[in-house]
Amino acid sequence: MFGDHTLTLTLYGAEASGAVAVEAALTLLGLRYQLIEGATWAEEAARDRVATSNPMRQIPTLVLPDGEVMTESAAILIYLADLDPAAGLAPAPNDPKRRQFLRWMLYVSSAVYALHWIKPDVKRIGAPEASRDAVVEAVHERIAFCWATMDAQLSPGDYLLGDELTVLDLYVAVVSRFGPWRERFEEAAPRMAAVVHRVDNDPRLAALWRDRFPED
Ligand SMILES: N[C@@H](CCC(=O)N[C@@H](CS)C(=O)NCC(=O)O)C(=O)O
Repeated sequence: MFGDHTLTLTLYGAEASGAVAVEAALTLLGLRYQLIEGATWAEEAARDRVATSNPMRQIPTLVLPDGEVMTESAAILIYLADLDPAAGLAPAPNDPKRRQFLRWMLYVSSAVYALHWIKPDVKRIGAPEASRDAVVEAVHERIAFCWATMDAQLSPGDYLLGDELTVLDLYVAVVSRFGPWRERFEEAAPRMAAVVHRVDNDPRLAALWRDRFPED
């Protein structure tokens, strides 16, 4: 895929972050990568470090072997899945399942994951610090609603889109660990929760989940 250059795949990431979904995809694809660790939502130094590659100062940020930078978790996951069609981590462009795959990948990114940017500092949306708890609660309420809405429109098999594990399953397995956390996710999205547990227990990923979500 990247010839002899896989070692020069560099991922800016952090434990318990969305970058772990990218790590999961790289793991399933057997691609090695260099990890630059830093909790961007909590540490200015981590934001400064990633800023040279991603002026949005966010992770995941993936630097490809030729130096090109990719950001945006959904785009990175789709790109990686498409690199190796034989791995089956995404429906092919001409597979009818591709439509719902793209739909839900973008939904998780824009309707759910993007809301987390508000939480580290509610002044980011002009809210006073004193309203922090109420803002975070409203964000969590919205996220629970979005999970429930997605759950109601999917008919999962073993995995969210049927019987094949795709990067959508990895993405949901990771983003559902963020606030309002798994217990609320399971209430809001019981059918997706069953799939997520299957992904949690995938033996190919067990070590990664344990290392990268050590507090769960
Ligand atoms: N749209 C971005 C969002 C990425 C994102 O929010 N990443 C978080 C970590 S999980 C981050 O780096 N936050 C930094 C901050 O809050 O300043 C994506 O999908 O990749």
